Amino acid sequence: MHTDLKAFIDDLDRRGWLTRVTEPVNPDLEMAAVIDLASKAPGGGPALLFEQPTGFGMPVAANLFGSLDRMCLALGVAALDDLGAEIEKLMTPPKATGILDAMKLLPVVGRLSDLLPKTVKDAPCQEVVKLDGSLDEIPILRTWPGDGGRYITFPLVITKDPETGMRNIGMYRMQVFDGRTTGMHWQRHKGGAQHYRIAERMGTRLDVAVAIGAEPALCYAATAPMPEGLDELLLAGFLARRRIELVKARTVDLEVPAQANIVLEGYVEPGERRREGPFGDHTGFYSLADDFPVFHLTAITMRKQPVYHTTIVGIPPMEDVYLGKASERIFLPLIRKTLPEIVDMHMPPQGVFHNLVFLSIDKRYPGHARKVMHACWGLGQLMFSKCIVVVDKDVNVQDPAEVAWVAGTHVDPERDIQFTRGPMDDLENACDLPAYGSKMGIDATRKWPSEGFTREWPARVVTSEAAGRRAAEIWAHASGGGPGRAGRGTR
Ligand SMILES: Cc1cc2nc3c(=O)[nH]c(=O)nc-3n(C[C@H](O)[C@H](O)[C@H](O)COP(=O)(O)O)c2cc1C
Ligand SMILES: [Mn+2]
Repeated sequence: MHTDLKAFIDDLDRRGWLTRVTEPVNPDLEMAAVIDLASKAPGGGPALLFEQPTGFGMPVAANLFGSLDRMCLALGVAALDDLGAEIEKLMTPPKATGILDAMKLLPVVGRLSDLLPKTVKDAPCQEVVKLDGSLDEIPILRTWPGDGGRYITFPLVITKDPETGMRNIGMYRMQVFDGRTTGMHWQRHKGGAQHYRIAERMGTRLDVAVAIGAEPALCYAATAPMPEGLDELLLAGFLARRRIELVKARTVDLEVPAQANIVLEGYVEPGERRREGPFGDHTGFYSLADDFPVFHLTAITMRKQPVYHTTIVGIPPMEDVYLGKASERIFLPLIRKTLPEIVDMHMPPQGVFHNLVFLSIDKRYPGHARKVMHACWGLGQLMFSKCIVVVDKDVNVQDPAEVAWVAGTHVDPERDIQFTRGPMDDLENACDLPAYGSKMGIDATRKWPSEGFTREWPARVVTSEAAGRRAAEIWAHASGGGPGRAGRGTR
């Protein structure tokens, strides 16, 4: 596993998965336009290292996790589902019937403590400490022409609950206002915002540390929809298969990732807000400007030769598709602990995470599809799901064409569409009020007599097994190639 971002970039380079851009590129719009081109290449394009940002001595790394292969490499697996399987195992201790069996469980429990972060004394991220440092030294990008300014787009924002001391790490963009202040775009539903809410109630300043360019597993963990109160460092430790190293920050009461390239230390004041935005967002449209808290810098610490790590968001697909895919696969087994009837889940990139969620279920009783929809609307960040399509377990939800076909043939709209209202993602632009609007569930399962459907439900059109086998042979001869491609419905 890669213990820091440089090791990951070197590994990408060795595999030929990294494109070095050696000519000067301007971080103002130009760099983002190149990253956009790369992201739109089939499969996500290569990782990028801009060696000469115009006007800066610091290289810029982008699109590092922007393909399935690279996301898997970052998390040390051959396929993302391997992580799901590991989590499943961790969450399902073998049945203990006697004392000997019970003792066999101890390693499972022990493993959890192996994942806790550990504090070190000497940290690469503090090789250089600048109490009077300025953000103007960092090649921070302006992504789109309509953006309100330059934004730090891959920050790992670290805070602690002022009452309980529980840590949170979330990725919230930071708009550069000047060399020493930025916006702090934690949306109201997120961990950082909750810590700030408590600090405001207590009337106290909230310390904030921001790591940029940390080890890959930690970069991902900051984006993961961890349940509130669970430390993202635990997830990062599990994914990295080793304890994440922390070091005490120099000017705030927080620990920061020792292996990061750059750390911004500072605070947000209770009651302070400033206009943030607009910003060309994940949705592919500009988010409107709004008031957000202000981050005040107290120190910049960094490696001697730091790389500035960034990403861009915009019209899908972009790098965030692969970060989201990792969450889809990693969190499915956890969701299934509450909703075991869910067989598979898919959020197609065009749905920008929450706009379109496909679920296949093992339907057991009347109304089951609706029960699952409501459960999802009440479960963590799945609450943002704008349209949930539920199909039977024999439908492959990873194939949006199959879902469209099945939904089109299984749905009586007046009967099968469930509307409700609730919290919406802050980026949601179509609802009348900010962060509050309506959701739709489509029950595209086969309908049962117990649900009021008394006509006969038609079967899928599939040839006989014998004819199918024979056809494959005939096709192989006729087309001169290998066995014929299996047609839809023959799986
Ligand atoms: C590239 C990228 C940018 C993001 N920007 C923001 C942001 O500006 N504000 C925000 O609240 N969430 C943002 N998110 C989503 C959060 O990181 C995500 O919801 C995460 O789970 C939040 O963690 P938390 O539950 O600990 O708050 C972004 C995600 C990605 C992948
Ligand atoms: Mn969190």
